[in-house]
Amino acid sequence: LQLIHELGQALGRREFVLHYQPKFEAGSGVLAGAEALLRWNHPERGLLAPADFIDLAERTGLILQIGEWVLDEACRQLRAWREQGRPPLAVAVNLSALQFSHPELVATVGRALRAHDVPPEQLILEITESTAMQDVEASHAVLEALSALGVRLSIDDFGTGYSSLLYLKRLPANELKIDRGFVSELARGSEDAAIVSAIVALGDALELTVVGEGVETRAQLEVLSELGCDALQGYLLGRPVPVEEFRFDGSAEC
Ligand code: G
Ligand code: G
Ligand code: MN
Ligand code: NA
Repeated sequence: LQLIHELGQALGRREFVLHYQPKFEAGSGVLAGAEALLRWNHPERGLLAPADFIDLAERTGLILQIGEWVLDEACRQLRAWREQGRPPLAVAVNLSALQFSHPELVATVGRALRAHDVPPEQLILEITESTAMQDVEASHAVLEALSALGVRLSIDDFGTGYSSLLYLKRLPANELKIDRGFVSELARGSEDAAIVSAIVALGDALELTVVGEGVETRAQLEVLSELGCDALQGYLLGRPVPVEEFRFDGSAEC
């Protein structure tokens, strides 16, 4: 209960912060983007990860205001990087189910882009496969509207949500992120490898970028590359870090 109260005050007290995790092109190791990940700098408990408060934020509806802050902050950062002369990078923001089903989402995204004069193609919105599949017709309309704004769309945690392929074909998405669950024990010739291959083939057929995430070992990286993933993300290549520590130079060893 105390935490609900504190969560309600956290925005006004500027206790939220975004960390950024790099994403790299497989093969070349060129930096391909960053994922913005929310952290709560709690005055007594220290830095809290979403696992500690996102459910609460979702249940209380506070996620709507928090999510609006996340979108605005990511766009503000994109502009700051541009003004520092950084090369244009795409930044991905995660959307929760409640945000995704909220009628104001498209307006909120448009407002954040305009407020910071951000080219829409530099913003990627990640929704999980299960969120996208909750109400297929409604999701389709929202994704079409977001796509019309010019932002890019990524289906997160892919492989866990029972997508109908017919539906997936109609979605205006740009990217599939293979769920970490298929990567954690990935080995050549394994069942997970067959699943990754199938997702890569699906991505190729639908012209979607396929991202392997949760890459923690050299072996996982090699198998994901061999199987044809387009991009890679994970602790091996770069952890989520505060913006001051985010590196634009140097490519990862992909
Ligand atoms: O950063 P971390 O690995 O702890 O994130 C855990 C979960 O929280 C992930 O599923 C991630 O997508 C989610 N998450 C991270 N940042 C945000 C955010 O800004 N908004 C929402 N809705 N979820 C987030
Ligand atoms: O659900 P989503 O894919 O948005 O989750 C992103 C979360 O995954 C972030 O909280 C991030 O901290 C975490 N993450 C990123 N890379 C790795 C990794 O290599 N291993 C593990 N276990 N978690 C990771
Ligand atoms: Mn994500
Ligand atoms: Na994911």
